Amino acid sequence: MTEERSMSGTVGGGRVLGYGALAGLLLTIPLVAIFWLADAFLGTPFVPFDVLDWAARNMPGGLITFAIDTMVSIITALQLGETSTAAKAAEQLMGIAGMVISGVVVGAVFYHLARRRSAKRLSFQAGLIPGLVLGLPVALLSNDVNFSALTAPLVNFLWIVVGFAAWGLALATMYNRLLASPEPVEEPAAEASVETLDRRSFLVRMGGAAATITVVGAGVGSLLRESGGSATTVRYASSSGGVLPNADASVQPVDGTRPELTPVEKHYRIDISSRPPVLEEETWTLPVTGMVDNPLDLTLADLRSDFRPMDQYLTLSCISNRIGGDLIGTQKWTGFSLQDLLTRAKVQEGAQYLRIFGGDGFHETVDIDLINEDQRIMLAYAWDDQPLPERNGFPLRIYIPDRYGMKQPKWITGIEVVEDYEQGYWVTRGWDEEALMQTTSVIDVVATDQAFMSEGMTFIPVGGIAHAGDRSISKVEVRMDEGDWQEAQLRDPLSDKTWVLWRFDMPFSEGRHRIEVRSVDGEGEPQIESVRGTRPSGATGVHGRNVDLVLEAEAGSEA
Ligand SMILES: Nc1nc2c(c(=O)[nH]1)N[C@H]1C(S)=C(S)[C@@H](COP(=O)(O)O)O[C@H]1N2
Ligand SMILES: [Mo]
Repeated sequence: MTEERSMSGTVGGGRVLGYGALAGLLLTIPLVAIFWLADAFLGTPFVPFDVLDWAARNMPGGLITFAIDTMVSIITALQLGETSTAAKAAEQLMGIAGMVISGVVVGAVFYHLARRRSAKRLSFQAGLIPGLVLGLPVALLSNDVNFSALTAPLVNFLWIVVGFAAWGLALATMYNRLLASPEPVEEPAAEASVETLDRRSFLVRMGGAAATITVVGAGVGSLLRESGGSATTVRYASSSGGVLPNADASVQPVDGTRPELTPVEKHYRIDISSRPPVLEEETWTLPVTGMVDNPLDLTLADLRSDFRPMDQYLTLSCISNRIGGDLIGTQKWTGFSLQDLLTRAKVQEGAQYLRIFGGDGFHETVDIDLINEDQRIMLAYAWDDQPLPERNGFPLRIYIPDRYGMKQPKWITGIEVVEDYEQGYWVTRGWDEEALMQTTSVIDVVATDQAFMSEGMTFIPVGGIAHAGDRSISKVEVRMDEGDWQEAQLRDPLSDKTWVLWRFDMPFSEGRHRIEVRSVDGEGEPQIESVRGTRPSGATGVHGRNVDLVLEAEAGSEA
């Protein structure tokens, strides 16, 4: 029994690590839940998201792009739903998993080191070591990257440090229960088995407590979150009276083609943070500073009233959108020309660029010559006649024709007029400096259920979109099994900057086929057919679909 007796004295190295990891796990999960609850309740930072955002911002551009690309591949392969939503969720889960793993690792290392030093009980303060080892850097980087907390930076800092310190103290307390030599005892044999039992029941009780805190914290936090944040539904007067500019277009889209105007809540969302920055209309202003004779600081109401509003129907796409991907959408944008703002600010001689900053640390540079040439470059405050949604840039974002989204900051918090060029956020991370939109076309639907007869032949409607920045689309062609390209019908688009809906009534032939689409832009330039990935300049290549064509009981064929 001496062996048994000494259990707590000579627990194997592997088991020490195991206990440390387990204690780390049992304590970190509830800590995450408590951070989650406090965030929902008080608006303190949710640490796991901050750590992930910090990592994403400070990782080399190639690595972060690789990570995003891998994630998009997995989402696409597993068909996890709309890409940008699934990607955000995956990112958030990764942040939580990262924090839990860190807690497990620090727990294991701490137990290992403590055990190597002595078999004795740890002092109460010893737990502050792992607590601060994790807590201090996390508090610092949260301070660096968090912009969504409602509480003051000092409060956030203390809250995070205190949270992790408590975690460390609990870790040390568990250590004493699990691994430290007990006080000398008289009855060695009995003590041993009692202790094993005791250890086990202690862990079970700890597990139960951890689970309770986690469920309550996560549950109440999520409830609070859902009940908060009522959506704004102020409608701006629509200049068009709700009538779409192509209302009398003769070509009708095939059923199953995506909607011509993307419902706002379905529009993709891509940005660099786990959570969008929340800018309040009451406190937000747009400062225009730097090389101007008349520096400005305008409220949202000023922007709406002082500048002549303009509407533009636009298709926005992410440069990371793959051929046939869903990171593309069409909205009616309302705002005003940047030319008007520059006139008002009185840009000085020698100024060359605008530096535009987003509330999340994102930024881009826009050439003033380009703005002077192009009155369509605008600051937008509404989509679909409503204030911009929080996630899509409330209260203000820029639009620059023909460029991918990466050139166009959302959540604008400031404009600085400068002389020198500086690369934007994604440009410094290896993406195309110009980011001009590639011409692309996509098959949305091969509608076997809508087959019809005409002049003794059966046709299957095929439909989709084609888009070419601000260059419009002059031609779309479809082919089957690498046969001849045949011209599709084009529906009049909402504008020359939106996608064009096309349809092609394809002669039916039974069996398995490959159907492909390609297009030509409004300047007569065909889309690039060679296959290139998204990085660095946006994906090119022909979109195709494999379909099994079987005729579904067609009218008349039964009789
Ligand atoms: N402030 C800010 N603006 C931003 C980004 C960002 O991360 N932060 N991402 C850009 C990118 S890469 C794209 S594709 C578009 C996406 O706009 P959406 O989310 O409204 O669809 O926003 C752009 N503007
Ligand atoms: Mo993007």
